[in-house]
Amino acid sequence: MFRRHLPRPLPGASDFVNLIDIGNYFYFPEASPIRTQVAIIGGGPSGLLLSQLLHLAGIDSVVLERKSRDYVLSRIRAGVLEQGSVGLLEKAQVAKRLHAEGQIHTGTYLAAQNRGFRIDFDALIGAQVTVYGQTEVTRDLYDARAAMSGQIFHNVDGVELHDLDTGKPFLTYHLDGSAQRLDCDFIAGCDGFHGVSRKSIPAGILKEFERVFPFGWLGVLSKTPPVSDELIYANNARGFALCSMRSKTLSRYYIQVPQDDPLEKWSDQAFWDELKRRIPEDAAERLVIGPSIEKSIAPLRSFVAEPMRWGALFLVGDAAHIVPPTGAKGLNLAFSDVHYLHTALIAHYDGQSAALDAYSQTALARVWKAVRFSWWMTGKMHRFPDQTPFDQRIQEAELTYLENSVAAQRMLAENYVGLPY
Ligand code: FAS
Ligand code: PHB
Repeated sequence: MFRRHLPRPLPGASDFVNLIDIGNYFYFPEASPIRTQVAIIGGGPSGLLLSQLLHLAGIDSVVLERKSRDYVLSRIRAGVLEQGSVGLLEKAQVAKRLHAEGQIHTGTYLAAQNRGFRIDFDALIGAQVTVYGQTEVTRDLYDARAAMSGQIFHNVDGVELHDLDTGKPFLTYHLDGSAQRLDCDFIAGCDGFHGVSRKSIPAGILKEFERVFPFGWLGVLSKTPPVSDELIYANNARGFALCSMRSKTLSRYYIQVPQDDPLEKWSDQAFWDELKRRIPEDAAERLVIGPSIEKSIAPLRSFVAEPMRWGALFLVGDAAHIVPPTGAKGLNLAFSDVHYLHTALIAHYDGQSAALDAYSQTALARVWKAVRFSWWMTGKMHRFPDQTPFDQRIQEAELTYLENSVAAQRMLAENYVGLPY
């Protein structure tokens, strides 16, 4: 087996109209079918990173993205990168700006009852995280793909997956109004929670595990200096709050809100007033407020789909799992899936398919540990609607124990900076 970049259109494919029998109807592709080794659905961070890593290994891929590049880059999402994610971005040759502009954090603050304490990642486990927004990671990946002539089709409609268990899988889709076909060896479903790939696994095979939290996060991005040099996760009887950042002049704040709160309910001033009530007084006094340049409410859920492989289809990232952002795991978990899948595909094309056959089991082992940590941290830091005063005291006792126990802090630290791949 050898890896090489394939010719784009199938030879002779343009000489005749292909009558392709897909189940009950024939499909007339108006354009010549193209072929690639790995078809990637979704041009978010996981799809782009997978495409980049495969390219560097001499493996051909095509990315089909539903939205425009600008739309994808307009999303404000994750902000913290685990060490493993940074290493993977270095391997993908897209870490130059990350190292120039990202901020190294060797710890984080937790706060309760108007008092904060620091979890020192470096002292506890000799580790760190990097604060660098998902938007910038995605931008760097797009730029790298463009520089290496990566095949990314935007504004793609109606992607459908075919013949996943026949050894001859292919995708059909519409681009600029014309029907297209993409033949491939494998399909990577990097299309997020609402994508099409997970739904292409037969209902009798797919198992889904879910816990929806009875609250959401209202997030604000503001061109203001961060209130703290490191993140502050605050447990408060009024609800959770998080102080984060994107740079020394761009801050990211969150407060827990009821699950069905309308965004219109929250003026900027209402947001700032509530944030100040929930973070320690010394931080509230330092807080620099300003107009929101992005404001949105994200629901919180834990979700895992098993298996993460069906025939030629491999689920990656949010297509397979969702975690509440409390543990800063979402993006990082997508990247660990990319780590396992790209190394397994490289091995496959070199003649060793064991890792590919074990992908689902390998990826899920780490997914569930991250789901557990995110669920645990969410349970410790948020106020639940049916919570009693007893429950609040238990949360506060948990945090006091964490403040005074090196063993407890070490558990949090090793999960937060990222368990090994
Ligand atoms: P993505 O959802 O990022 O990308 C999937 C891509 O597939 C999208 O571009 C979509 O347009 C495309 N797509 C979907 N269906 C398609 C179809 N049928 N055909 C073609 N393309 C299709 N994680 C953290 O670690 N920290 C956070 O603070 C955090 N905050 C978040 C806030 C919000 C509002 C959301 C929704 C998520 C947040 N996350 C956070 C998690 C988030 O960062 C994800 O983990 C990360 O985007 C996962 O990347 P992908 O798996 O690439 O999925
Ligand atoms: C963010 O900066 O957006 C962020 C940081 C840490 C989290 C969640 C979100 O746990």
